[in-house]
Amino acid sequence: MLIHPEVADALAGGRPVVALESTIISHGLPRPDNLRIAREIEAAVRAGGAVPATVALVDGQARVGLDDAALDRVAGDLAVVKVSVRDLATVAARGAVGATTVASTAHLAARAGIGVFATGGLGGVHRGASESWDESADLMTLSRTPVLVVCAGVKSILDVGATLERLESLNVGVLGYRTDRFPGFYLRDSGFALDWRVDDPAAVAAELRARVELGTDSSGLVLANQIAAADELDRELHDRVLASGLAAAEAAGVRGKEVTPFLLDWFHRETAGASLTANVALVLANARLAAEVAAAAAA
Ligand code: PSU
Ligand code: MN
Repeated sequence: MLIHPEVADALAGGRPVVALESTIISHGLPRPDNLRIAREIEAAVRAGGAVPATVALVDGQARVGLDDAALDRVAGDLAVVKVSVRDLATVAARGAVGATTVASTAHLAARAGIGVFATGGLGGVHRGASESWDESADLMTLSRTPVLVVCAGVKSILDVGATLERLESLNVGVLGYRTDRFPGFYLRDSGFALDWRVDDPAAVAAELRARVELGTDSSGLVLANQIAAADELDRELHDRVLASGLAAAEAAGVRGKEVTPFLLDWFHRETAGASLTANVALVLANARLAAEVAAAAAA
C-alpha cells in the first residue's frame, strides 16, 4: 500500500484528510468527463480545508492518494475493474488496475489511518434481495470499519427501507445533516425518516470523540447529506426512469456487480444528462462537507 506523500504528511501532522472512492470515477461517471469531475471532487475537499486521498489500485499497488498519472489511469483505462474488499488481494496479486467501491475504499482508508470518507451514494440492499441475496458489501464492511462516510443516502434503485434496517442490525449509525429525512440521492427525501440529526460539523466531531470514548468506533457512521434543492431531479422524471431502468436490467439479465453501473448509466442516458448533473452536484457537496467535518475533528 502506497500512501501519497502529501497525505502521509497530513496524517503525521494530525491535519484533516478525506478519502475518496474511485468506482464512482471509473464505473459511475461517463468518460471523458469523469477525469475532470474527479479533479473537481479533490478540489472540493481542498476548498473545505482538507487533503484529498483518492483510493485505487494501480498496477497492483493499493494507492491512498493519487498523482495525476494514476488518476488518468483510473479514469481512462478501459481495463479498470470494480474492486470490493474481497477482490483487493486478487487484483493486487495480478498487477491489475482497480477502482475501489465504498467498501474497499473504507477498508484501505481505515488501514491508512483516515477517518473521514466522502462519496455519492452508499451501496445497499437491492430490490428483490429476498430472492437474489444481492446486498452490497458496503454494509457489512461498514459494520466493522471505523470510518465516517459522508453520502447522499442510497440511490432509489435500491430497497431503501431494507438498507436502513440492515444498517441498524449492523450497528452502523446514520445521522441526517440538517435534515430529519433520509436522503434519496437524486431526491432530497427517500420517504424514510431518521432518528438523529446534526446541524454543524462540530456536532459530528463531538460524536466521533464520544464513539472513541465509549468504544463504539469500531463500526462505521453514515452522515447523510441531502442534495441541494436547486440540484434535485424532477420526481416524476425520476420515477419514470427508475421503472424503465429496473425493467431493462431485468430483461437484459444484468446481475451482481454489474447492476449498479448499469442503472447509473441508464439514468444518465434516459434523463439526457440531468441525473449526471445532479450526481456531480451532490458528490461535490459531500466532498466539501466531509472536509469540514475532518477539519472540525482535527481541531
Ligand atoms: N452509488 C453511486 N455511484 C456509484 C456507486 C454507488 O451513486 O458509483 C458504487 C460505489 O462504489 C458503491 C458500489 O460502493 O457502487 C456498490 O456496488 P455494489 O452494489 O455492487 O456493491
Ligand atoms: Mn451486489
